[in-house]
Amino acid sequence: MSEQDIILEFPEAHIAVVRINRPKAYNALNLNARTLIAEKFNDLKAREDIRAVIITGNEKAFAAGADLKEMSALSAIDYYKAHIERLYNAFADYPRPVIAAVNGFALGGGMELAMISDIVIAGKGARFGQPEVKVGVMPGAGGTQRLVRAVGKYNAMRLCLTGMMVSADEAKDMGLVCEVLEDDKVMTRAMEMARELAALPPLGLEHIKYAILHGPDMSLESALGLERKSMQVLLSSDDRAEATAAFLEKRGATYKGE
Ligand code: CO8
Repeated sequence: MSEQDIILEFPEAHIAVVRINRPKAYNALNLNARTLIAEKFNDLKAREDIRAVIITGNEKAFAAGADLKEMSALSAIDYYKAHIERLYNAFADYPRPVIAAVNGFALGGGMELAMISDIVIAGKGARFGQPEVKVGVMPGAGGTQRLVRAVGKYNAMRLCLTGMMVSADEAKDMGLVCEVLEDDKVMTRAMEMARELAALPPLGLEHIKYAILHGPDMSLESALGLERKSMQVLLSSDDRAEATAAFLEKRGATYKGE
């Protein structure tokens, strides 16, 4: 079990990078890596100064799914007791924007991690897939549910039923990936986007993320209520006053998240 399986970096003010670091196994996610991802996101929740997070892997793999070597030794009860959903939830509950910067393989549990993120950008050589059916199981951490919400029934069926991989361009056509770049430009673009996000009012970002994530599972009327109430809360924030003052005074704004 290595502390280095997941590395948390702070490349500049307000930005954190969570890096999956198991290069010998194409960044396959063993229990240790999943536990560390949860720990890192729990740590980040306590960091008010962090306003945007990038989750990434290396040039060959974002993550090639669950660690099949480790999982082949687990019984159903071992797996149940591991409560992987609690580990993924620690990431899914993170309130500020998360960008997945994907190069190489994002398969199975790796693609499920990318789908928990809010914005997915990918290198041309990235490959996405839910190959669980090929190892005799099915997606178990959002691969059927987040995917159908992102790309609709027919492409979710195609990916999960066949276990096929799709290119970054095809994933973009489906609506899963937002931007496709040259492989070596992915991190640069992710940092640029993180800087843009970090310069915006943090409370606004949190409320937008919450409404977009939770609204679609409510009735439209309730979701519109959630949206309206969230917007009204933001009207009383200091950052809203600063944004308006900066606009009227024709100057840049500085936000405090208050
Ligand atoms: N788990 C463990 N080790 C892996 C994994 C993985 N998911 N993926 C790659 N590796 C390891 C290989 O074992 C190999 O190690 P070694 O050198 O020690 O033999 C090394 O990475 C390189 O792999 P390859 O030689 O296969 O490299 P290729 O470039 O030929 O292929 C692929 C790369 C396409 C990524 C290929 O390795 C592959 O298909 N990997 C498995 C993908 C996969 O099916 N992932 C699991 C999805 S299922 C899931 O996430 C949740 C359900 C799990 C249930 C498990 C029940 C047993």
